[in-house]
Amino acid sequence: MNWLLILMVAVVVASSPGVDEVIRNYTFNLTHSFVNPDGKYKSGFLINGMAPGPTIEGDENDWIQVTVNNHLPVAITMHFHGIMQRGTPWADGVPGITQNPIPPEDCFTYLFQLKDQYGFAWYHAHHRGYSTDGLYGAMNIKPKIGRDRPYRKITNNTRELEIIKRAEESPLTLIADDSFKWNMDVVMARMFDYGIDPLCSQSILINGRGRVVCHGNEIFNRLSAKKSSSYRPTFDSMGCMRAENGYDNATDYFGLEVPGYSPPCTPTFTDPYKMESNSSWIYLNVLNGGGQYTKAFSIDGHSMYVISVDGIFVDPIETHILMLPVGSRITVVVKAKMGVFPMRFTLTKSPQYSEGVAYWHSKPESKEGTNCDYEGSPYQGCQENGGFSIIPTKYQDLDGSPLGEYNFSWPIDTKPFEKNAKYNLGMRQADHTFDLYLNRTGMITFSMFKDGTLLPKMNMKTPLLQSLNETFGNWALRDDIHYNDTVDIILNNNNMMGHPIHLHGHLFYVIGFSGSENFYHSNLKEAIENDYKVKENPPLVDVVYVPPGGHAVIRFVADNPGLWILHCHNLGHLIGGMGAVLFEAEDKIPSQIFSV
Ligand SMILES: *[C@@H]1O[C@H](CO)[C@@H](O)[C@H](O)[C@H]1NC(C)=O
Ligand SMILES: *[C@@H]1O[C@H](CO)[C@@H](O)[C@H](O)[C@H]1NC(C)=O
Ligand SMILES: *[C@@H]1O[C@H](CO)[C@@H](O)[C@H](O)[C@H]1NC(C)=O
Ligand SMILES: *[C@@H]1O[C@H](CO)[C@@H](O)[C@H](O)[C@H]1NC(C)=O
Ligand SMILES: *[C@@H]1O[C@H](CO)[C@@H](O)[C@H](O)[C@H]1NC(C)=O
Ligand SMILES: *[C@@H]1O[C@H](CO)[C@@H](O)[C@H](O)[C@H]1NC(C)=O
Ligand SMILES: *[C@@H]1O[C@H](CO)[C@@H](O)[C@H](O)[C@H]1NC(C)=O
Ligand SMILES: *[C@@H]1O[C@H](CO)[C@@H](O)[C@H](O)[C@H]1NC(C)=O
Ligand SMILES: *[C@@H]1O[C@H](CO)[C@@H](O)[C@H](O)[C@H]1NC(C)=O
Ligand SMILES: [Cu+2]
Repeated sequence: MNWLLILMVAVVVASSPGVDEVIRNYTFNLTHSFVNPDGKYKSGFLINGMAPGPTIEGDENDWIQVTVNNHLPVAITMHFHGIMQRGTPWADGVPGITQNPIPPEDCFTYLFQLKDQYGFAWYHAHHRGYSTDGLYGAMNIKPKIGRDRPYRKITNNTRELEIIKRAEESPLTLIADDSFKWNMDVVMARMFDYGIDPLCSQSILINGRGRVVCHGNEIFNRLSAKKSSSYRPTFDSMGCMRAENGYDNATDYFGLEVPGYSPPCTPTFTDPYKMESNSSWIYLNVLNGGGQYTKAFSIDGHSMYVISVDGIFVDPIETHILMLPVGSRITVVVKAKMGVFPMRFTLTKSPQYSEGVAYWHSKPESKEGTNCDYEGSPYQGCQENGGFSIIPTKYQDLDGSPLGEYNFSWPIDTKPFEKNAKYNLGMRQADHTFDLYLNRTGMITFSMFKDGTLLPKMNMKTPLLQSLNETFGNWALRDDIHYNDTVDIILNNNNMMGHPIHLHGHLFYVIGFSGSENFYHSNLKEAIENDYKVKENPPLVDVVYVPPGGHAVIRFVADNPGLWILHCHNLGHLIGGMGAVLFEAEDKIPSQIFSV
C-alpha cells in the first residue's frame, strides 16, 4: 500500500473518517482474461472475476474504501463518477491530475465519504479506454431517512407508496456499454493509425451481455429516409453509414477495416440479460456507461416515472423513452405489468443503427396486462399465471425515435425536487466566466478551446494536484477562483457531433441551453440584458449533452477545493484532447492524507 509515503501536514483539515462513521470496505482484484460478452471472443478485463464489477453499496454519509489490486498488464486508475470527493480531491482517480496510474502488480486505496450524497452513481476506469474493456460498475447509495422523496408526486395511495418505498431498498440496475470487435487499446491504436473516430460498434452490452444482431439493408434505408436531409448515405451490414468519403470522413471508407468495425455482420445468439422482479412497482437505475453513443432507453408496454437524475431527486415526469447521453444516469419507478418485456437501448444521434435488448420477467401480485407470447420470448409457459396475453407496445424505432405520440425525456428536461437554498443562485453575475468551444479540430483531435488547445497526456512525474506551483498550458481553467465564488462555463458547440460534457467534483445547473444556436454573448449578465432567456428552476446534473450547433451555460459554486477535470465523456474525444482542468479554491485544497 502507500505506507512508504509520508503523512503530509494538512494545510486545511482534510477529511478522514470520524470514530462514529461507517467505513465500507471493498477489494477490487483486477484481472485480464478472454471474454465473449456478445458471443465473439476478445481480450477483456474483470473485477473480482466479473464485468461489470460488483455494486458498491452504502448509506448517505458513509465512507467507502476501495483497494484496487491491479493484476492487469496495463496501468489504470478508478474514478467514482457522481462522487464529489469533498475534502478528498486526491481520490478522484484522474491520471496525471489527481494521481499517477496504478502500475501492473501494484495497488492503490481510494477512501472517500458519501457526504450528503445519495442515489445512483457508478465507477469506471479513467485511463485510456479501459472502462469499456469491462472496468465499471454501479454504486448505490441509500438516501438518509430524513431526506424528502418525491414519490407522493406519483401516487398518494398508501399501499402503492409502501411498495415504492420497499422497492427503493432493492433497486435494479441496467448499465449499457458499447462493445467493439477488439479491446480498447487496439481500437484506440487503430483510431490513431487510420485517423478515424471509432464510430461503428459491434453490439450494445446490457450488464455485460449482448448479441450481434444483423438487420436488413431495407430497414437502414427506411430509417435514413425519415431524416429531412437530402444526403442519402449507404450502410454496411452492421448498420454503419458508409459513403465514398465516409460520413464527413468521420467513419470508415469502403473496405478499410477501421477502428471498431467488423463487417460482414454475423449474428450471435448469446443469452441476453434477464431481469426478474416480483413487485408491482420496480425501482430501476439506468446508465449509459458506453464510451461512444447517446442511447434511447425504453421498456415495451410500460411508461416510466423519472425520479432521479445524476443522483438527485427530481420532480417526477412520466415518459416512455429516456434519452441517455454517455455518462448520464437516471432512476425510474415503473408500475409493473405481468409478463416478459423487452428493454431496449438504441443508438441515437449516431451514424449507426443498432439496438441492445434485455428482458424483464415481471411477476407482480397483480396480473394486469399479461404478456408471454411474442417472438423471441426467452421464457416459456407464463400463460398459466395470467390467462390472457397481449403484445406490449414498442415505443421506439431502431434509430431511437418515438414510434408514435410517445414522450421522450432528456436529463435536462428535469427539475430538482429539493429546492436547496444554498444553490439558489438567482441570476446574479458570476465571478468567473469561461468561454469554451467544442470543436473537432482534426480528424481525431477534439478541443474545448477557441484556439484549439488540446488536453495533453498528463504523464508527468507528479500529478498536478501535488505540483500546483508549476506553470500550466491553456487547458488550465485557472482564474484565481476563490472559495464560494460563482463560476459559469459557456459550452458552445461548433461541431457536427454532439458532446456529453462531464465535470468532476460538482453537480452543476444548466441555466442556459439551446439545441440550435450558439451563445454569442461574453457572459450571462450581458446575455440577459439582451433578452436571453435563462432556464427557470434549472436542471442539476453532472453531464450535459451539448448538441451540434447548440450551447449550454452551466453554473456552480466553487465550494469544493480541488483540481477537477471537465471533459467529453466520449472516450475517443477525451483521448483526442477534449478536456480542461478547473483549478478551484487552490488556497483551500487539503494536502493528501495517505492511508496506512
Ligand atoms: C473497514 O476497514 C477499516 C480499516 O481500514 C476498519 O476500521 C473498518 O471497521 C472496516 N469496516 C468494516 C465495515 O469492516
Ligand atoms: C483478492 O485477492 C486476494 C489475494 O489473492 C484474496 O485474498 C482476496 O480474497 C480477493 N478478494 C476478492 C474480493 O476477490
Ligand atoms: C398527493 O397529495 C399532495 C398533497 O395533497 C398533492 O400535492 C399531490 O399532487 C398528490 N399527488 C398525486 C399524484 O395526486
Ligand atoms: C475526405 O477525405 C477525402 C480523401 O482523403 C478528401 O479528398 C476530402 O476532401 C475529405 N473531405 C472532407 C470534408 O474533409
Ligand atoms: C420476491 O423477490 C425478492 C427479491 O428477489 C425475494 O427475496 C422474495 O423472496 C420474492 N418473493 C416472492 C413472494 O417470491
Ligand atoms: C407526455 O407529456 C405531457 C406533458 O409533458 C403529458 O401531458 C402527456 O400526458 C404525456 N403523454 C403520455 C402519453 O404520457
Ligand atoms: C474549429 O476548428 C476548425 C478547424 O481547426 C477551425 O477552422 C475553427 O476556427 C475552429 N473554430 C473555433 C470556434 O474554435
Ligand atoms: C508554492 O508556492 C508558494 C508561494 O510562492 C510557496 O509558499 C510554497 O512553498 C510553494 N510550494 C512548493 C511545493 O514549492
Ligand atoms: C460559503 O457560502 C455559504 C453559503 O452562502 C456560507 O454559509 C459560508 O459561510 C461561506 N463560506 C465562506 C468561507 O465564505
Ligand atoms: Cu465529444
